[in-house]
Amino acid sequence: MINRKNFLKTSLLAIAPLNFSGLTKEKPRRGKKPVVISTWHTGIEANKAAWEVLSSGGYALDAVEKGVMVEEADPENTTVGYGGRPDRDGNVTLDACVMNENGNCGAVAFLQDFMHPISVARKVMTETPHSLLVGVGAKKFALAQGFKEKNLLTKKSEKAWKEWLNKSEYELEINVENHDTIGMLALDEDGRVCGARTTSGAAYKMNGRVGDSPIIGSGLFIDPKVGGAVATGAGEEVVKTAGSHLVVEMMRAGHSPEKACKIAIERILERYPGDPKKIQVGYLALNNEGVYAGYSIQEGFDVSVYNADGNRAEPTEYLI
Ligand code: SD4
Repeated sequence: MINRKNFLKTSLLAIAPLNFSGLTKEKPRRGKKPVVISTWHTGIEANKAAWEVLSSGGYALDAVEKGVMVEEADPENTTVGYGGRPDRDGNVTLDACVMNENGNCGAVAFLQDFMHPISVARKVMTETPHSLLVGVGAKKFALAQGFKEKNLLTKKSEKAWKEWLNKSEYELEINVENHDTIGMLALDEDGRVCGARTTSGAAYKMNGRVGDSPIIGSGLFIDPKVGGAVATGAGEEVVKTAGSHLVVEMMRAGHSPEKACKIAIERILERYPGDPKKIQVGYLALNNEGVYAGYSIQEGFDVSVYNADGNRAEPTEYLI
């Protein structure tokens, strides 16, 4: 991972030959296997649960599911599952998806009243002919699969929502509110990269709003031959650029995980009409070799990493 200190040095030293398509072919690096990465330093606890699976030779999909479940159940995390900030009508609505090493996927959107939307998403992948179930249909499916209903609006969240109602101003606060949601990627001993993404979405969004998180190619994408990417931040901007798919395609074209994330961040700003200082989007990428990186619009985004070197949060590069 390139940190801020050695970034300039590394880029000056890099001699980048062009491949036949005119894209910069970067020198391949080797990472460590197994490894799990997740969005923000808040992913540290989730990484521990994922690492238990990975370190005993388990499956990357089990690892990411177990990992993000930690955040879904944490009432202190206000952007995921239980304790998540509601929409402006007071409903906690959930978006989640999984994608496995074969590119198979399952997702739920606008789901309400379940502690672990990620597990419902996995069931959509394994138990249905579909890739995405939403709202009432997703709820019916979850109940039929034996998931138990639970009110996710905590007293604390309800109080914060009622206070918000006094002004009712919808504004994303950079790196704070809306920004400890979780996307996770893991590479297991057998070389399988899988991913999971789960959130209660943007706080005080309109009722019915779905973000990037359950949209395959936006909040998460895996290419069996390449690796995967996840997104966090302003979901609408990620959707407009099919962000995670773009990151993975850039890795397929020969770019390092960091350069691929940077290209996807630049793509957002190329077309963003407002003040870029007012939005934050971060991408994480992990390739099949275990090389990982993150990149964001502005300072403050970081990646939680767990591999043989331990569990820690690392800063990522940013554009402005
Ligand atoms: C959304 N991208 O619903 C999510 C929120 C998020 O960090 O990831 N915030 O737009």
